[in-house]
Amino acid sequence: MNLFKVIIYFIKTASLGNACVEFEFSREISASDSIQVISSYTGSSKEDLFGLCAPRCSLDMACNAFDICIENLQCRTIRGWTPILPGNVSAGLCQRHQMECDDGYYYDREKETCASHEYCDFEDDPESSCFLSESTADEFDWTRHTGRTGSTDTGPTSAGSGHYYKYIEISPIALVENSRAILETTKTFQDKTYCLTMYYHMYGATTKSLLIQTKKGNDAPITHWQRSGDQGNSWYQLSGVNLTLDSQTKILFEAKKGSSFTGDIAIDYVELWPYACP
Ligand SMILES: [Ca+2]
Ligand SMILES: [Ca+2]
Repeated sequence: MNLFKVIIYFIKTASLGNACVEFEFSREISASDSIQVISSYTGSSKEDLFGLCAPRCSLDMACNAFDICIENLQCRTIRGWTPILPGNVSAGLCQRHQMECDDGYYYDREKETCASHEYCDFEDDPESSCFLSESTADEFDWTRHTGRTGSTDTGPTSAGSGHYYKYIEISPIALVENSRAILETTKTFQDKTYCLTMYYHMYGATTKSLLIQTKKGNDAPITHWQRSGDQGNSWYQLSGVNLTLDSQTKILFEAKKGSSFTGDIAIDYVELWPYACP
């Protein structure tokens, strides 16, 4: 793969001193992949785009990867990460080149380490990348599901990403209004700010509320983000909530049951980035 060698050569000679940075070909991605674009450049050829984006990415500490998009002859430096979903890839639109990392994750340039990026796409059960589990300090559980929910006029008709998502099914009459279903984190965090992104869907006349909270030890939870009421039949992307975490703190996702069955609340593709939101 000659172009790959060109990149390495270019970067090694791009006045980085001994901070030699290598990129490796990662994959082709679809344009609909959610990425955090830092900057975009237009070139005249694929080689030109390599020349524009590779050195930019190596100089910008926020950049972990860059995409070459042949269709519109653009490249973009991004906060990059490894492939998300097999099957979500539409070959031929963009090629992603990413900082080399042995464990399959992206390179955290500010810390000069390979950092893991955790996500819950709910495509598998259990899902090795997922950092959430059902809480027992609540009244009911979230449901993993594919396709439309069982009730009309509420809930999504398909996943926000891939095929599966999680939602609260609130038709059981035994559940009183304001019953809570909570997902909580299972991992121990470092003492720093993380960025949380996700998709949410809140459709139905009696939709109650969805909260993202943190809870330190036995302290009362702190709410960092919330939505209440009917948001229409759409998936929305929550582009980033900063959460300051430490070894004693958990993240909670709390959904509440509304007054009737038209209150399904769904989430999908929850991601946790080990740095503050851009
Ligand atoms: Ca999913
Ligand atoms: Ca529960």
